[in-house]
Amino acid sequence: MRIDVLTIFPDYLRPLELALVGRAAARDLVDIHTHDLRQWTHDVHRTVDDAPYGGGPGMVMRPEPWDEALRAVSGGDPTRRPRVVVPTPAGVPFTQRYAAELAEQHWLVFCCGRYEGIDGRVVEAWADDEISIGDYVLAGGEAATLVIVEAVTRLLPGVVGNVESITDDSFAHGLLEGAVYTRPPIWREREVPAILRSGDHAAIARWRRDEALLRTRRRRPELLDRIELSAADRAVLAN
Ligand code: 6GU
Repeated sequence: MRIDVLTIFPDYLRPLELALVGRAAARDLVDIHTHDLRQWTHDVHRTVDDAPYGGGPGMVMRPEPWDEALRAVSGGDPTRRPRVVVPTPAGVPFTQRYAAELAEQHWLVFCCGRYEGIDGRVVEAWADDEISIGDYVLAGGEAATLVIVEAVTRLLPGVVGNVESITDDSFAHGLLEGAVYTRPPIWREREVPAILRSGDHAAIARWRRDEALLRTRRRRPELLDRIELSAADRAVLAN
């Protein structure tokens, strides 16, 4: 997969060189290019913003640099178009399902807005997706782009060695995962649940499912309405 990021703060995307995403890039499993939007300005001050029509606080990003940037980055081949993503708190909620859909694309372009956002005409002309990462307001799209790119990259073939670590994720089954444990078996008088050391794999799977169901009911009860519950699941939740 190829990913281009357009931003006035290219250094903000440096964490994409680290850890899981950085390793995926080093192994050519993802090809990430960050671009300074100001390359596509022409005035001495390299202006990207202007006052909002209709008044109000803050500034709006002007359409011309974005259009020039998107034309330059998207290239001349109309048969290979990228999926253009604009992170915005006014977007559609980002979910694990959304990440899986983006992971199937061959090319993503992220447009990181600052100030009060990007001129609506350029968004209408270019954006395939306007995505929010949650119900709070960030200062710009860069941190959201880091989040989306990491969630997408770890779903790409070969990035995560153990496929089970993806399929057992929180949300992969529509439930929150329960707590996990490693050695030592007793730490500060706290014991690892005995069942996990029993070697009974069916019983362990059932216990983990029960823990996930109970945690989900406590923390995100609305998620339980969206999944199929077995008779055994219902029995656990009856308590
Ligand atoms: Cl995608 N952008 C900004 N600026 N704030 C956000 C967001 C995105 N998602 C939640 N808050």
